[in-house]
Amino acid sequence: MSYTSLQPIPQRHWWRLRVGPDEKIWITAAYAWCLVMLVWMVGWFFLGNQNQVGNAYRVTIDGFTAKMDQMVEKYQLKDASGSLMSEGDNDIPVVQVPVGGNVFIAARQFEFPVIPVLELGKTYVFHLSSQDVDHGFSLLPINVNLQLLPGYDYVLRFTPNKTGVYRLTCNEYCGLGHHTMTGKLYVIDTANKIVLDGKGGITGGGA
Ligand SMILES: [Cu+2]
Repeated sequence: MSYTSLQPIPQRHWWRLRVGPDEKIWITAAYAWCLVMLVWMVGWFFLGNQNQVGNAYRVTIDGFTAKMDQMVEKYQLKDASGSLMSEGDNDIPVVQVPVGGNVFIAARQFEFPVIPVLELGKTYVFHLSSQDVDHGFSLLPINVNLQLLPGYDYVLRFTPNKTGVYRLTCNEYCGLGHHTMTGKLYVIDTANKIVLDGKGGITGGGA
C-alpha cells in the first residue's frame, strides 16, 4: 500500500537503512549505462549521419543582407522573354549562382527571400543568416535542419544528389506569420536536360 502525509511514517529514518544487494546491482547497472551513453554520445556524433557541421562567423545584418542583394542582382535568372524570374506574391527572385559559388540566404519575417537553383552533384557554399529574429532552416525531405541567428553567417557546403523541387520550412517560431514561412530550392541537371519548367517545377529527363 502507499502512504500519504496524513498517515504515520511507516519506518522512521528509512534513508539510513543499509542499501540492499538488489539495489546495489541496479545502481551499478544504471551508473554503467550512464558511462556507456556518455561515450556513445561522442561515437554517435561521428557515426550517426548527423546534421551538418558548418562554421559560423560573426557578421552585421546589413553587411550580410547586402551580400544577398548583390548575389540576386548578379545572378537572378531570366525567363524566355528576358524578364527576371520570381515566384509568389512577394516576387521572390529565382537565382542561380555559378557552380561552386556562394549562396546567400538572409531569412526574414516571414520569408526566405531567395529561391536558389543548384546543379545536381555540384558543391555550393551556403551562407545562412537572419535579418531580424531567430529562424529555422529545414530543408525537406533531406536531413538539413539548422537555426538561423541574426548576426551570424552559418557556412555550409552543400552538394545535392537528387534533382527536384525542395521545400524549405522555418521551424523556429518567429512571430505571427511563422506558419506561412516557407521557401523553395531547385536542383536541376542541365547536362541531362532536367531544367526549370518556368511554372514552379522542373521538367525533362523523364522526371
Ligand atoms: Cu518561423
